Amino acid sequence: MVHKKYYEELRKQEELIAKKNKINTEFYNGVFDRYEHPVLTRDHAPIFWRYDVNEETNPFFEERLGINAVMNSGAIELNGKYYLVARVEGADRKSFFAVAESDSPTEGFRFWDYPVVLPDTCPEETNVYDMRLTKHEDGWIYGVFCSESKDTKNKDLSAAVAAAGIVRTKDLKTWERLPNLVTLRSPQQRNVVLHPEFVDGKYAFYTRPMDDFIETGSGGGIGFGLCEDITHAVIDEEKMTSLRKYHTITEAKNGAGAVPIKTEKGWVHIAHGVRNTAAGLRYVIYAFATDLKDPAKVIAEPAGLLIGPRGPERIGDVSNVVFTNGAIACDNGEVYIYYASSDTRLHVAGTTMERLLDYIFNTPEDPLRSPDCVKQRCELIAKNLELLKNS
Ligand code: M1P
Repeated sequence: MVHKKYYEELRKQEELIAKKNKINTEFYNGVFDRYEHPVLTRDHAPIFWRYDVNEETNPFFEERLGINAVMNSGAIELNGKYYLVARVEGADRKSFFAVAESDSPTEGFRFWDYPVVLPDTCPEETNVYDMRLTKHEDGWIYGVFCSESKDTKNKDLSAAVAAAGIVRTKDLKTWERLPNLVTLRSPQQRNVVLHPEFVDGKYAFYTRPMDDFIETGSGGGIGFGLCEDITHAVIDEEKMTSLRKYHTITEAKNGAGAVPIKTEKGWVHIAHGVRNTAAGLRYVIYAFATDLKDPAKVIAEPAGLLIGPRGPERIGDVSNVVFTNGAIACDNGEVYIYYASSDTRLHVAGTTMERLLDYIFNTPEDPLRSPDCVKQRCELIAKNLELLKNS
């Protein structure tokens, strides 16, 4: 017999999923809107993923397989529906992927009954997370994610190796696993994103060369490399795109986020930058554009952050973090950026491509030094005061 608590918990969950999600009017910057509620949280995970609902085998209705967090999600629109391939982290710290679907980009996301069952082709793989979904011009939907294994050559118990796992699908239900990406010149990779079009007739990846699991070391920023065969993806040379820079939001590291969006002015990238603080690493989201013909060449990069952790977003399992690996650009010009806060829950920011392009191409670049920043600001103030005086 089904435990009566199941129905109580189900009622609460249905209320959560049905909750309307309005724009948070307290926040304004003209560039994007924040929404009042997260679109996915651990409370969205189906009750039957977490509890044995049978009263006989679970008389106290205790959670058996807890969910700790639902966060960094790949995003895609297919046939008018919105899909998030979420990183779901169990109470046991292992992450897995699960598809949540909605008719709306900002509310009503509901997980499918079963999580994604990836073909188990890497015996050494311990953890998987942060899938980017690319609708490629070859007709497949690719998922590129972090495949993490223990570093058996290092005595430190927490030493790990990060690589880019690759899967492909046509329907988000059946997934074909391809061999992990091999980058001949970089020992580790995370935040790898597949470009949606062929470049010079080849598959193109944004990479994030790293010397180590946490530290990027000599890795200078977001890389870019080509490979002939996606079924045995090997990249030799990685050229640099958006660079890490001293005393900026990308000083410690950066990484590609959502799959680049094609516009008439260039490829729009929504990425993350990391800096170190006395309170630990601080992750923010930033944007830049690359050349339509040469998607590795940065043509505009506004100074600073696009989205930073604000209010309750600042608190969570890994505090002071916002991170994105999925955005949806709709045919009507609306853009939805799915971002997780503090590695705990997933939010949505809404804007339009027109607003985003205005932000990317008309926001000044980082002058890199305080005196130049003051000069930049004084010019704006003087222009404004002149106009205000005469109005
Ligand atoms: O904890 C913050 C983020 O840390 C990693 O990002 P990066 O590789 O840039 O350090 C990722 O593991 C990401 O999942 C996580 O949100």
